[in-house]
Amino acid sequence: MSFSVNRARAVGSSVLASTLRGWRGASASRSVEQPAQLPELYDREGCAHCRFVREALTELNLDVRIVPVPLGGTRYRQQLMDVSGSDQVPFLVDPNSGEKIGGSDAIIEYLYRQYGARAVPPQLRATNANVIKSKLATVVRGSLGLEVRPSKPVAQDMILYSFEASPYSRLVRERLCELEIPYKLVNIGKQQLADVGPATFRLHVGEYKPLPNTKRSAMLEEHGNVQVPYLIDPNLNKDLFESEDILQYLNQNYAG
Ligand SMILES: N[C@@H](CCC(=O)N[C@@H](CS)C(=O)NCC(=O)O)C(=O)O
Repeated sequence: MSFSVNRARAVGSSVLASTLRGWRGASASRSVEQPAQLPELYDREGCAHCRFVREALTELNLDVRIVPVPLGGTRYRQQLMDVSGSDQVPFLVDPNSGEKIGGSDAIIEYLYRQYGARAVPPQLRATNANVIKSKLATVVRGSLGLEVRPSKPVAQDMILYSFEASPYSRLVRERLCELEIPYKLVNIGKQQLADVGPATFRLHVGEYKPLPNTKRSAMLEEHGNVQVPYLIDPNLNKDLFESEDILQYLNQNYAG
């Protein structure tokens, strides 16, 4: 009983966090072009400014490698210091252009110029009002995704299908950050009305069809379903849908 109450609380507070941010990072542009190499984002899930960058990445439909730097975490901190000269997140390294950029406004400006060719939406700028809403989103989640938890290191990056505003995916991203597990973030935001809604209750009649030649259609073809979160762990050769199962899997295998 208390388990399901905890679960309802977790999902409810995650819905509230997305609502506080006006569901930025739910929809994605139709472009499917990914740069040749994966940009790297030094990130902390519960950090207000990192959230703006992840919202931009979903909306631009870009995938990145997430390098988690939770408070108190040591696994990637030195690497961040070496590349940026500080331990501040967010920090973006784009091997496609050679750019190394710190601070959400500068990173987002760069991403929209380089990959969006359009203006930055005002809701993604680090104004006082947006920062307060983003901080509140972390507060309602009980500050999960901010601080390190003891963990075992992974040999290979994981892969997570997600989109920023997805309440269920947030629960998994928080844990990956706390456990300092790096991963390829595959963003599959909503691209049409038929994509809207939970995977079991979409806003459309009949068989669900993602837009052709998109990451969503590729996911359906490769994995038989379009639902997030979806985690692939090449270390233990395991892949899972369902946030609850993923959290349990991460705890059992990687929490130290
Ligand atoms: N019970 C699943 C629910 C997952 C779910 O419904 N995810 C939504 C996004 S939050 C989804 O995949 N919607 C379908 C879509 O985006 O096409 C879980 O806990 O992981």
